[in-house]
Amino acid sequence: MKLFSSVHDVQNIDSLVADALALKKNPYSYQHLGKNKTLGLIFMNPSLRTRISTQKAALNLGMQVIVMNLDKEGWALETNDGVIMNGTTVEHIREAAGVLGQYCDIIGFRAFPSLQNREEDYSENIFNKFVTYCKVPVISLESATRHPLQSLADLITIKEVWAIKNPALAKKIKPKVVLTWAPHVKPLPQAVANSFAEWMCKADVEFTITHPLGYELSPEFTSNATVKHNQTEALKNADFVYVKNWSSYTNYGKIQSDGMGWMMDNQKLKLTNNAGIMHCLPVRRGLELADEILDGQNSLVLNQANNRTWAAQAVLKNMLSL
Ligand code: SN0
Repeated sequence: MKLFSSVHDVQNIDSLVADALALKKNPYSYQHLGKNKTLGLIFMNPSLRTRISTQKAALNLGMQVIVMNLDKEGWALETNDGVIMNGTTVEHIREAAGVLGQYCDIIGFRAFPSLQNREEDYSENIFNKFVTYCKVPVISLESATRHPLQSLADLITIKEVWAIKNPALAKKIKPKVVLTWAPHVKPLPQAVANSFAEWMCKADVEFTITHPLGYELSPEFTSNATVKHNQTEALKNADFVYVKNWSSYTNYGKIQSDGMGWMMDNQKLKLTNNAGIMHCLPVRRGLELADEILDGQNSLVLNQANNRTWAAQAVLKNMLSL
């Protein structure tokens, strides 16, 4: 793999998950692979889990890691071509990416969408330019439309928990996975939801998405998923419930409704098959998810965060083995 930007870059998701689980059992078994190799982690937006888990993954593989919050510590970046840079931007992404590529063997890059211009965000203009001009293998640390390291960690978590719950039948019965929209006060990217949907559509699960009208995701990501607007209906017999807010794709970047009644709580948990409750974090307590869920037995949010390390390590190992 020279690029990890979506599920389409992965040849076999099952073997990538198996790789991650093997690394979880034996984290230091490939330390020789990273010797004298440098990973650069470049952020245009905040990060906690992605930054630390990817750094940990690289250290486990014997790599050196350099991190930069380019939006705060770097020169103001110009990403449009052919502009006369007589305004506030100082350095063009062509030079910035070209320079960083010379210092690193692999680069992780994060750039959220503007949520102003759908066509531009969905063209992945900034991420793709970075990939083109840095000339080294790139891992997406969340781009405008996807968060593949998160989705891989989510799939690892589902497979791991499902195998523990159903030791004899895990391979024969598909878990029912539901992605449910949750309320929020800020317009958030569709990236986590898009990416989760895209991975679930390829995984061995039964997949349903539920959201209020007006929050339809781009069909590019939701191909064979069942979509229901009735959350109660959708949650019935769910084995895993993934809770996430996203802003509207159709009325691009806008909040359509206050989402009253959509927060996941213990009352709704009763509809499910004692489901594991998932969220990528950071989570707004009492708005997206009830405290009773986050502090209860069914929460898998820390398991997911833990698996971010093994997801990143499986991807890095694959890239280092080129
Ligand atoms: C990001 C998102 O894409 O939804 C990152 C998730 C991994 N989340 C946020 O920006 C949350 C911001 C907030 O104010 O709650």
